[in-house]
Amino acid sequence: MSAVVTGKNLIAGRWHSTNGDRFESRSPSRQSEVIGVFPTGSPEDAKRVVAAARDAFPAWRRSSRIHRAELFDNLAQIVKREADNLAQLMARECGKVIGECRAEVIEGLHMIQYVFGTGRWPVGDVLASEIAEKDAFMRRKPWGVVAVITPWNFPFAVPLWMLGPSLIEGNTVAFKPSEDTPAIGQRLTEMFEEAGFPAGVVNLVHGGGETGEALVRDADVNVVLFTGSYDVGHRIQQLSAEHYDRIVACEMGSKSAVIVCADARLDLAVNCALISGFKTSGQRCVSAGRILVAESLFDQFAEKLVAAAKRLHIGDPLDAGNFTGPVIHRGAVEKVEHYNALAKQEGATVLLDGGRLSGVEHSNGCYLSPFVYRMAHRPDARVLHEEVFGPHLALIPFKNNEDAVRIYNDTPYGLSMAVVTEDYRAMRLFRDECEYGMGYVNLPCIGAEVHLPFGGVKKSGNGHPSAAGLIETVTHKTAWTVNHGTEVKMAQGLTTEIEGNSAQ
Ligand code: UN1
Repeated sequence: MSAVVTGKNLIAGRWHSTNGDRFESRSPSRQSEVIGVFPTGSPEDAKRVVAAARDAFPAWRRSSRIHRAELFDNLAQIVKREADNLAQLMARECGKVIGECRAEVIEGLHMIQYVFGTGRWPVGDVLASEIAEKDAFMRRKPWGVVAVITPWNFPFAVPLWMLGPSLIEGNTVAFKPSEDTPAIGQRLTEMFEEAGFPAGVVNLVHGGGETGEALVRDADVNVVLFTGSYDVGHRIQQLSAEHYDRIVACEMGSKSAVIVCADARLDLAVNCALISGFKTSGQRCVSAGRILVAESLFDQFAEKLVAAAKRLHIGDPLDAGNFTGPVIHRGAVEKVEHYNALAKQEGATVLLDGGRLSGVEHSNGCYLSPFVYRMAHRPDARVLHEEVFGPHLALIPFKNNEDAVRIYNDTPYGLSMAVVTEDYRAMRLFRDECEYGMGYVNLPCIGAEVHLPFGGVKKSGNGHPSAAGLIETVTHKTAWTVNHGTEVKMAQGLTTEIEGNSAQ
């Protein structure tokens, strides 16, 4: 058993423990295992991290962009060195299977490498002017202090999606990792420190909703980057409306789907559905809660999917032979059980009755087996519209592709969508008519890469995609115009005559 992590906040380059409240991070696979004990950031702590980020901002903005990029190169080397340890800690702390944790460390590394690459990119454009003697430029500038509030399910890659673009562009950061994965958040912050990022550029405060709310209420925060539930994202947007130039990028819930057309390759479709529905125990924000299946293929598809779902190995996340591990905590178990029961009440035909796993291997953890049901689409069925965030999968028959588009769009969310078909006309219909941020063809609806925009529409996101797409959000565009002549000449033919003389 590994040593228990001593949690600390990092404020202006100094690590602080607390005399105040603390909370524990426990492993979802062995509830008796305490991963670490962490200080609950008070509103004053939140103020302090924001003030530290504000103080560090002028010098950081003034530093060479290429120097900032080189610090990311240092960070990449550290992540490579620590990759196995990080994956192990992640598997213990959030319960994802070790292979997924390794892939997440790689995804974080990819973001660091991408950001390093942007160090020598242009920071704007050279534009034409109506006046021959004028040079005009668009130059991006950092906003200032960015609050980064991140979820437990991608505790390493998602913070890097946000920290990377923010920092390379010259912003400083107040970072609050999820209270379910504080150890990984702290480890990541330590690595920024080791890579040579100056004191105050990355600050860390641990805690839950109240700590996050204190960050969001702080008028000195220019940008809030958030990934998590719709309710929290919506609250952040409401609180931020008080601040006149606050930018908020929210990536929130989903009811993502795979659409299996009548001409789909059956094995490919089953594979896409299983990966989309049950990888990470259905706890990616892009996980599919729905598989829409052409009626003509439904029975064959359902039979194969259920047979394969029964064979999935669910167990210790540190055992590489397992397909998936536990869900994050008891609360998540209860939520999924509630939705499984609700599906039955709402008239689902249960094809695979999943729920709490109680064998010896599972007795100490939050393990759930897949729940799969058939249900005709109904606008009033809550289970077909609300996010469950667990291994709970609806198979919904459809008549034709137009019908599938209508069913797909009938949720408040719009994050991720996959279509399985050989028909190029169908691909185009779904591409253009469905509401989503990430669309896939003949693939699962999970598995994005960092250089692509990652975000959604409707209740899934407010149009500021994360990862590489965030560069636009964490900067504002300025126009910079320089006159190389010796007299003032104005655009639009505006006269420069002042009392009969041209201005000199
Ligand atoms: C999330 O769903 O919470 O697209 C992030 C994916 C991963 C990131 C998921 N690259 O599945």
